[in-house]
Amino acid sequence: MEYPPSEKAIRNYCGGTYRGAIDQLDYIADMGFNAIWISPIPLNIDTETIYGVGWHGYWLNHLYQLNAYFGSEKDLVDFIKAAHKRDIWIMLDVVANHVGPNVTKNYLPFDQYEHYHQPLCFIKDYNNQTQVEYCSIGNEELPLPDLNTENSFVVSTFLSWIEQTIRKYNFDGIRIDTFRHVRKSFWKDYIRSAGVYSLGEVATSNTSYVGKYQFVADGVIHYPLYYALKSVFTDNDQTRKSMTTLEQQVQQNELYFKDTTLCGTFLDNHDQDRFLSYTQDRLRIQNALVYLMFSDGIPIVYMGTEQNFTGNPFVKNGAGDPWNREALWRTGYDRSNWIYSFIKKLNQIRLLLKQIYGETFFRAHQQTLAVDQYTYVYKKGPLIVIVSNQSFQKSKYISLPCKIQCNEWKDLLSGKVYQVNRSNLFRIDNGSPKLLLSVA
Ligand SMILES: [Ca+2]
Repeated sequence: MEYPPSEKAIRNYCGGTYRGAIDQLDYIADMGFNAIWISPIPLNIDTETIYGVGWHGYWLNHLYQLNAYFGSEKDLVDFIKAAHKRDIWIMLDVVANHVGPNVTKNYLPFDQYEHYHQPLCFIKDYNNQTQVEYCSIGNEELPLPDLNTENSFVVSTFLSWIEQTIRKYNFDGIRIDTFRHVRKSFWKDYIRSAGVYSLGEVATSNTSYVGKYQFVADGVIHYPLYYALKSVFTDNDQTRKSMTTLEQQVQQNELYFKDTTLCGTFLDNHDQDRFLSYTQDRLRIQNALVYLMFSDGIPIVYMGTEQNFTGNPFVKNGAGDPWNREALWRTGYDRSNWIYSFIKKLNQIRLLLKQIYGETFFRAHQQTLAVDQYTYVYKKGPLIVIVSNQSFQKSKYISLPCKIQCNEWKDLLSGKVYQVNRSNLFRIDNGSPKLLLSVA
């Protein structure tokens, strides 16, 4: 495919398959990741619309048929087996709120009038939960009909489908699309039928609203943190917010989430602008990635970030959908890219911490030690994390917490060992991120 691709090309299939993914598993494994989130697997609407076809998987046409563009049933089984062989888990993206756009009436098995919320309406007011759950997403030009998730046929169909699909293919987790658009009691039954880790998508910045959904799924996709990260690490001097924004978000997490460490954290995804369109500053990228990988939550890196994807600079809003969904292979899966190498290093440090402290490291909640406009210092279990969004002139001193003798600290990122004085004062004199462990 040409680069940059045309809008029509990027809203259509361009060749990604389960077989192709098997061939590139080492690219992911070598970067240190041990789980992959894949697109929805059912057959999608294939009629050309103003937004292309259902190549992304969110436009259901037939629940019981696989999307043949991605490969055969055997290809999918082989892909999951090949991933499991490398101890990589697979999280399946699932949709139960809606079907594909109304260019057909031939949705299966949902082919009856009563299988949809009637009459057709659109969500005008996101504060009105009835509208959010009963009206259609999409727009008047191209509605995505809203399934009647109160109808007993729709409910029982989805419950048995998810149970059988998880069991048949051996999926390890589910990412649930449009989670806020269906009643919570439906999802409780759905998640119980799935029987695996569940991660719900609630795409809003309101922590108290998003937090409530963690009493339904194991985790939610941490949109409030996403908005905070974007505002803190942008290169735009006019709009960039203070690092205290991150610290305030942590306080909100503790108030409203059941357990933030089980949520999915991210810098960007297929629905949002490429994070690297907001910053091309190496120091900021490093700090943002360190925060992602060493704060509370399960970090999710969207494919292409490791290759410094920024979207399409030649079109308006070129960092968002569909320009954030371009194919990875034009990069040649380059493993010498500095971001790829940096993420790999961060994953190696996560693995080291797991080997020393086990799961308790990841489950420990971060505790603030100090924060100012440019720098945030916190403790996560035994690790001291120092992140900044700006380099600064004047040195800062932070008192490192210490139970016994600990006058030497090793920065796991640089390998450097620092001596601190008797009062454990550590000097921070630039904006480089640090991951400090006491040298026993
Ligand atoms: Ca709905």
